Formats: sequence, structure tokens, C-alpha cells
Amino acid sequence: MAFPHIPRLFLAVVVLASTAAAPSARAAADRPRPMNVLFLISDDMRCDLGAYGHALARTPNIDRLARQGVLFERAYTNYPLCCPSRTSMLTGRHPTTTRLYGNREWIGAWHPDWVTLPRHFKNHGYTTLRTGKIFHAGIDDTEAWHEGGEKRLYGDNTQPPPDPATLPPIPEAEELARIERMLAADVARAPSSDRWEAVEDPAAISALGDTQVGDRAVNYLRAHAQDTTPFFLMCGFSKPHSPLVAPKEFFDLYDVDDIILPPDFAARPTVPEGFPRGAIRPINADLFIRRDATPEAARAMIRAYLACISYVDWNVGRVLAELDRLGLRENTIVVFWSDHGYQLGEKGKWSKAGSLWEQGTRVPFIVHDPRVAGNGRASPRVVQAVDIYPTLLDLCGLPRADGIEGLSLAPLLHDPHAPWDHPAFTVWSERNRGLSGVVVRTERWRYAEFFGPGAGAMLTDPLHDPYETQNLAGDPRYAAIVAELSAVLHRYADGTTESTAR
Ligand SMILES: [Ca+2]
Repeated sequence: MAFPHIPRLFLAVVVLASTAAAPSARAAADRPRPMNVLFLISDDMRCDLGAYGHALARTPNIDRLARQGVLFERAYTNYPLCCPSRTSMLTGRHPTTTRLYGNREWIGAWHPDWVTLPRHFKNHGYTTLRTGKIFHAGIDDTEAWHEGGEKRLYGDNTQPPPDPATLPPIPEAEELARIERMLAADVARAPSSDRWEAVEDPAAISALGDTQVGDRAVNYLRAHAQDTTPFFLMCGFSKPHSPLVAPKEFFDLYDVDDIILPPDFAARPTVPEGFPRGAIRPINADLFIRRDATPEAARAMIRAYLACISYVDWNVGRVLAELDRLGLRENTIVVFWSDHGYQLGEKGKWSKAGSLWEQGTRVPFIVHDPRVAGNGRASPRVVQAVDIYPTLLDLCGLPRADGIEGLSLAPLLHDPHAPWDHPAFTVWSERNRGLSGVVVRTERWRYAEFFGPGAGAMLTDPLHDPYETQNLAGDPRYAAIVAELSAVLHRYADGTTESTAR
């Protein structure tokens, strides 16, 4: 059913209006005006938002959107890295199908017949508008947009990665030697993005990337508010991705002395006792790269991350304010989503890359469709990024594109507590040889397996152990849960995992 969520009153008005009209006019009147879509994306933002219960985060605009729409409490990325996550979401296919695991690949080179989300809307009469980071920096479905498409800089190699089943396993000794070389590398090679900065100069603030992304979104809304065709506007902010640069006013919202470090804070990446080595990469990928995090430096970095979140919130706020000012809210579906989560010092990790932990995989996800009955409520159900594509098609009454693997979340937008027995899956590939880790998330449990070097299993209890300090996978009391979730995990991942043969 395409519109299970349209209020009955609305349908009644349409029916009454149509009975008085001439047959040809009636056909047009029967058809509700297509909904616009405003899809707001944040980069590397975990659920440190007021709406998600964070004690310090100042995010009034996203919080307001959450009160207006449906907030998903358990939404997960399918891959904790920018381009693979976005490629999966924008093609409506799991990473086990895309097999795109890196930041320099363009899915269209491997699968020119796959229709991306913006292209599907373009093909069905929408004006498609892009501002900011959508697929990835240097990667774009250039032809999918009426305005804002950018030249691709990477990813025109048409060769997808080889089938992992055809590759020999990496010997453990070789893997350990690789890690040793990485750890011994020159610290000066850490990128300049490993830092924070509070910007004060007004001209510099105007020139910040996300300020410009928000300006462009506002300008698109003004230019297309009166169009007879609906718009599909994607707006991708790049914060709180490193470097943590934001206007000083957002740093001033936080006192560094209020920042409390996580209970499993460590100075450097640390595999907790009893967990598989593959669960934590030995070197951070975003912040504190090849350098220890002191408690003082860690608190300053977390404050900067929160400042960047408040800066994104401010940008989101002015785009939504323009939507309201133009009277577009009632016929626009607004989505807010982040491409993956992040670890801020938990287990010594400062990144998302390789994180199959709750902090790395859980994302903020809010949908406001003015027509649905669930608005103003939160959904505790487990949903995943691959569901976004089919959901938007369903809400907009567009046909389902071929090959789409996700599920429409329209039933949960209508009733956020409706039965929904679908786990979420997040995967990681360490060397682009197949999957080196998979986690399955149910409402009750998190269960992961790691393959190849550092292999092992972990079961954690997010209800009683939110920082995931106890691995229950080897505890006989949980053997039945492990067996059940392992079977679910392998049904999902079979044929794509790295060989564990020695
Ligand atoms: Ca990202």
C-alpha cells in the first residue's frame, strides 16, 4: 500500500472535491500534490544530540524536528565509513551487494544500470538539487542532479574487488608485521585534519564549507518554492567530521570542565580484555592519529566535536526556517541522517573506521512527513540506512526501483511501535578482500564476528552494559543466543566474508 499513513480526513476532502469536478479535472484533483523531499545529512555525527538524551549537547533545531516528526532510537549505518555507507544508502543495497568498501570508488563504474536515489527522483519528474557532501568528496552521480552535480575526481575504475572466496587468507604473521609497520610509521605523517579550531573572524565563518552548504540550500528553496514540479533537495554538511572547525560561538556553548570522559577511555586504541583483536584497529583514522590522548586533550576534543554538532544544528535550523518561511513545510518530507557513528575515546578509539561497536554504528535518524500519524513520537525499532531509499519512494508514491533491498519504514512512521522484527547489519572490510567483521543488532542484543587475522566473536548487552565492556560470547549461559544470532549473521554475510582458513 503506497499511502497507508494519509489521514482519513485528507482523503475525504479529496473525494468530496473530486465528485464535484468534471471527469478530466477530477483525475488531476484525485492526485495529491507530490511531496517535496529535503534530505539533510551530517557527516560522522553520532547520537550526541539533545533529542537523543545527551546531557550537554545544544541542538535546539534538530530537537524541534524530532518533536515534529518520528525519531528512530535504534537506527544503524550499514558500514562505518563515509563512501561505503552513503553508496549503500543511495543505491538501496547492502554493502554485501555493493562490495564497495573504500572512499575512492564510484558504484556507477561497476554497475552502470543501478539507479541511485536522486536519479530515481529525477527520472520521475522531480527537480533534483544537490549541495555539499552526498556520495563522498570527489564522488558524485553527476547526471542525477538538475543543479549542483559535480565532476567526479575518483572511481572510474570499472573493476570491482575480486570475490573474497578466490583469495588466499592472509597469514597471521604477515598481518602482525603490517600492524607493526603502521605503528612504527613517522608521526609526522598524521594528517593536518587531526585538530580542532574555533573560528572568530566573520569572513572566515562565511567561508566555512558548511556555512556555504547551508546558504546554497536556502537559495535552492527560494528559487524553487513556486515550481509546479516537486523538488528533491539533498543537503550534506561535513561536520562533525575532522578537522573539528566551527565558529567560536558554538565552542562557547560548552565548558570543557563539564566534559566527562567515557568509562572505558584509554590513551590509545585498546582491545578490551576478552574481546577479539579485530574489534579495535591499532591506529586511529581521524583524531589522535599515532599520538596518545591525554585526558585534558580528550576533553578539549570532545568539546570541539560538540561545537561542530551545534554548528550543524544551526545550519539545519536556518534551512528549516526558510522552508517554514516559504510555506513549504506541509508538502515537504524532511529527513535528517548521519552516515555513521563515531568513537570519542571509548576504548581509545577516535574514529568510525572499523568500529562495529554501538557508538560507531548507531546514527541519528529523524523523518518528518506531515501526513503520518506517528509524528511527535519515537520509534524503538531497529532500522538501517538501506531502508531509507524504499521509504522515500513509498512516501512519495514512486515505483520501487529494481534491485532495492531495504524495507519501507512507512508502517513505523504511521505507528512507531508497530511490530518490526528486522535486525540491522553493519560490516567492515579491512583490506578490501571481503568482510573482516559483521555485527547484527537486534532490539535486545549486539552480536559480532570478526574474520581473518584477529578473528573472534563478541556478544554484548546494550541494555545493561552500554559501553560494551563484557564479552558474553563465550559464556555458556548465552550459548543459545549466540547460536541464533551467529546463524542470522552468516545468512547475511555468506559468500562475502574473508577466509578464516589457516
Ligand atoms: Ca562520514
